[in-house]
Amino acid sequence: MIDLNLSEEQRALQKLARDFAQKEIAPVALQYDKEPAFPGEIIKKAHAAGLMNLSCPKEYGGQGQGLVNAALITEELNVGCVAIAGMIGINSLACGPILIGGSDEQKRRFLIPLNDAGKTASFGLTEREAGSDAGSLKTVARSAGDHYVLRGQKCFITNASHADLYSIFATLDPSKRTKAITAFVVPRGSPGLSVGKVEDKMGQRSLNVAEVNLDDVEVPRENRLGEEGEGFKIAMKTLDEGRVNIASCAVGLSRAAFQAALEYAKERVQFGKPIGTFQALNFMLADMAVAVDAARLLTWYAGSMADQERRYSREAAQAKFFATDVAVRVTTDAVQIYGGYGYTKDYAVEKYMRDAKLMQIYEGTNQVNRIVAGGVLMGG
Ligand code: COS
Repeated sequence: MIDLNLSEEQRALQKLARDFAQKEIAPVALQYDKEPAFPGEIIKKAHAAGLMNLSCPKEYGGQGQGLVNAALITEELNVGCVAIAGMIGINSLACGPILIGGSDEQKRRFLIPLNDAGKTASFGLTEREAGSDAGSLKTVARSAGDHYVLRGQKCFITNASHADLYSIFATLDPSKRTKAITAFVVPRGSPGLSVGKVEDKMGQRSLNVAEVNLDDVEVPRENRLGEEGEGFKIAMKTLDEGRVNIASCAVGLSRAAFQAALEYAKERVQFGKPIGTFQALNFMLADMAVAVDAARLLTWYAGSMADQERRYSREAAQAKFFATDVAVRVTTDAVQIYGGYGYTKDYAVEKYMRDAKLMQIYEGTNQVNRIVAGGVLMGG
């Protein structure tokens, strides 16, 4: 038997996150969209409430949750606002390389102070010429005795302006592509590390995304994660988890848009009756509901594969591309149901639609995620 009923503990976690999102996130979501800002106070409160660092083990200052429980919490936070929830959740991605590639000593050294203080980190893989083709990155790490010297530039790095430490991927030899990529932890304040242009984005306006410049940054050897050349696999494994996380963000956003559209369709009267009773819109609402439910089930399935410690690259990629495609469709339909009002900034659905688009692009475009899923199907 497959039991999809949540345990009491899971329902309590869900309620904690739902109450937090309703009280601390949703009321300020439109304001943070209009005037993008770092939601530092909200992050502090989320940390105090136990809603950060969800999948990081307790011994390293995290919540020690599996990916299914993390998905439950993440969905609720994202109903409030995807951008603010993204800043609360960034450590799951940013600290993934330390959890996957780091030694026990490194996990204690980097994660405990970061997590105990409620600070945030960044994941530095992408470069101008290495987006979908992450294996072609050009940031170089030169070995120099007891340290490495990193030189290059990262772009589209979430939380770059505020991170306390950065997981940075660099190559020891660009001609060896994925085989020479190596992962490092670079603390904020390291001489030569600076934050460049901050992106002015269509949606997810308060999700800080910026360049990171590495201008001959000396990184001690003890900050290397795993062996030389293991960095690409560390990055890919981190992204497996990240993609389940993005899928649950997309489920939260889709749910918010669906709920808004449903309520509006019940209230808005045209031709003498609520517009939701017209079959055209009624079918649209039914399709939205089933899409949200299907996205959630795929997300939980991918999370449960991870929690059973089975290889879950395909399930994570599938959940990511399905759920984020659903988010774009459901938020667009929500605007349609609101009609002209939905296209104005007076209603949240306009923001939902803009916020959704980025989800099809980050943590691997949905085309790349189809490559990942298709590759596994073909025995890769
Ligand atoms: N777990 C463990 N190992 C993995 C893995 C995973 N999820 N994915 C790939 N690998 C391994 C492969 O098995 C291969 O190992 P060997 O060298 O031992 O054979 C190695 O990594 C290289 O993999 P592959 O040949 O598939 O690499 P490609 O250069 O073809 O790239 C894609 C594969 C396109 C899937 C990868 O570049 C990618 O995910 N790109 C998108 C990056 C992304 O999501 N960026 C967003 C950053 S955060 S906003």
